[in-house]
Amino acid sequence: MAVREILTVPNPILKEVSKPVDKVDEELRSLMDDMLDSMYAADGIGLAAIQVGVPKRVIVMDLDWGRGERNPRYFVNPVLSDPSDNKLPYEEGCLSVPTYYDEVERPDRVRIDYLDYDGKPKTEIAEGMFAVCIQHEMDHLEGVLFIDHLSRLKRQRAVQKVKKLARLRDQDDAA
Ligand code: GNR
Ligand code: NI
Repeated sequence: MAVREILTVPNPILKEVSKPVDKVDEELRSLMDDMLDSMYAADGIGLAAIQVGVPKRVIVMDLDWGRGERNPRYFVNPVLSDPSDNKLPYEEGCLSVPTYYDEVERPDRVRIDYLDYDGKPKTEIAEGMFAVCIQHEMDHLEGVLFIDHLSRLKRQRAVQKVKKLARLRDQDDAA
């Protein structure tokens, strides 16, 4: 297992549409293990493969992280359907847009069909924060970030903030 670097905006790779996985094998499980390590190391609750530069339809998640418990979940080739009409406003953040948070509204319930860590087909109904998180991650598979749901002004502000942060970090690294 290894911690990989998480890409941040405005890296164009984050806009790529990820490709379906054709086989859940040891190599893919190794990627999922690395993604989980990287997510935990960055204090996140979800991560899409494209965030570590791999354009595959793979998501890892742990909604209990931070509560001292580990309940990792893995979603390969996830498909969302049956979104509820009810919308849930939620203050979102993204490891690819560090230090910027803003409210996004999404359906508060959605059905997920996917393959698990062993390649077994599964169906689940996600509600509340789980629903928010899986929709946020699904967006990543389509090259969409949560800031793409905001006004252009807010989106530009978010990208500028992350760019400035990266500049400061690079200066520190050089010193
Ligand atoms: O760690 C994360 N927290 C979070 C909070 C609210 C809504 C979505 C998220 S996902 C984010 C990690 C991430 O960037 N996943 O792609
Ligand atoms: Ni994200």
